[in-house]
Amino acid sequence: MVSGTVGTGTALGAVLLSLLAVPAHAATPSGTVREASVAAGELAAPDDEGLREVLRTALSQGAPGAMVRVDDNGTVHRLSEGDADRVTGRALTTYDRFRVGSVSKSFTAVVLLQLVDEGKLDLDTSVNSYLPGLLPDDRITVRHLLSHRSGLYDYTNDMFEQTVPGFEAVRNKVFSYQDLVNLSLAKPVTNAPGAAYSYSNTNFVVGGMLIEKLTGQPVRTAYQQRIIKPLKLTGTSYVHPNTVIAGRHANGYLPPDEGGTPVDSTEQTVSWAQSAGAIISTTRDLNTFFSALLGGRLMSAAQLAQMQQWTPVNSTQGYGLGLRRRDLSCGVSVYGHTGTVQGYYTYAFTSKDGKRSVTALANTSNNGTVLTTLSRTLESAFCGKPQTTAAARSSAAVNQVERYEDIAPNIARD
Ligand code: REY
Repeated sequence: MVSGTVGTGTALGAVLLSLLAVPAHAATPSGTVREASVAAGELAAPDDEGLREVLRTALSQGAPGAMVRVDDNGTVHRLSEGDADRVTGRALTTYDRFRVGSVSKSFTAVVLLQLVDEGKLDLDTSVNSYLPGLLPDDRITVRHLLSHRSGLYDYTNDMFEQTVPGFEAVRNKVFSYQDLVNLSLAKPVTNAPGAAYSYSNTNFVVGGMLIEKLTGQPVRTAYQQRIIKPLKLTGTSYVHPNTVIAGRHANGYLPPDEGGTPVDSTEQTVSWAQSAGAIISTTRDLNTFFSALLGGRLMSAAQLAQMQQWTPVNSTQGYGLGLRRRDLSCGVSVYGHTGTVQGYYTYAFTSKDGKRSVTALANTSNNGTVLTTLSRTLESAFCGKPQTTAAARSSAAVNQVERYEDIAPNIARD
């Protein structure tokens, strides 16, 4: 077990922040009333004991290792439990790199919104006007892609119907974007454009095609020049189709559906996801990234507001443009993304002002129990120690019942 708290926060900063805080339960432009935007200075202190308990519970439920890093306005909390490598027994540390899965979607959305700022892309224009003939319906807009309302079928539903055989079949494959779009288009759309939220990797594969078309660069270069280099994310990379995670990293472990020994899934091309899920990063870098994003340092205020136009997912979650919102039991909303890639579960979320950021990882997947447990790091990190009043208990109970993990809904991932 490693636990450390370093750095300082200033009381004056907290006072100033509380003066700037947006009132709780403010209505969003899309009319959602449950969002509660709270500045970091108004939050309860992170609950390190609670975080430790969550990580240990994840281990007891089958995760080889689990870790969390909180960056709280200059104060850092780092906790880790268990193994990065089950063969050597090397302990997991919060400096280890890992595959972030769909947290990559937030990177892709940032690049696209920067292109909106540059006048090269319009959110409400047909995707086909940028990529002629690609999609079967001219009414599908860029905004529909980024909010998962295009109706484009998620090809991973079929690809990973059987978890380990599905993974082994693609782990060394190299797909073109067009290959992945073709897999999707072989199936009927799930809804008319704009009509419903339906999470689909296909949307962010098309997002990658848009980046390449509009910048004339591979997505790797766009991520590098626009996000990784300016924010000095030294542990972050996009190496597709290379299969190796360079440097010190957590190995990923994928449990078979039928039980038994987990497969070491560390090395894979992640070509099945690319701009929908192939980034490698660290807890520090993801915290830096989401702090910069919500802090307004990656795009104009106008585009950041677009990113936070919420489509309801369920009663405690909304999806913006490549950005998730989760409403916690203490009435605080947090902003970021989740990620699932074979052997890795990630949560990376920040406060409304970007000043408290949290990244949690378990080096397992295909284990819904661990996924739900790991989500509790957000409660400990943003809500502090649990309250014991009757009102707090009943609100927590409601949240527990209504909360489910929304990843790609059509395949059983637990
Ligand atoms: C793919 C399957 C999950 C994961 C996925 N991830 O779409 C995107 C995301 C990038 O939202 C796999 N589950 C697992 C199965 C279920 O194979 N049969 O749990 O590792 O992050």
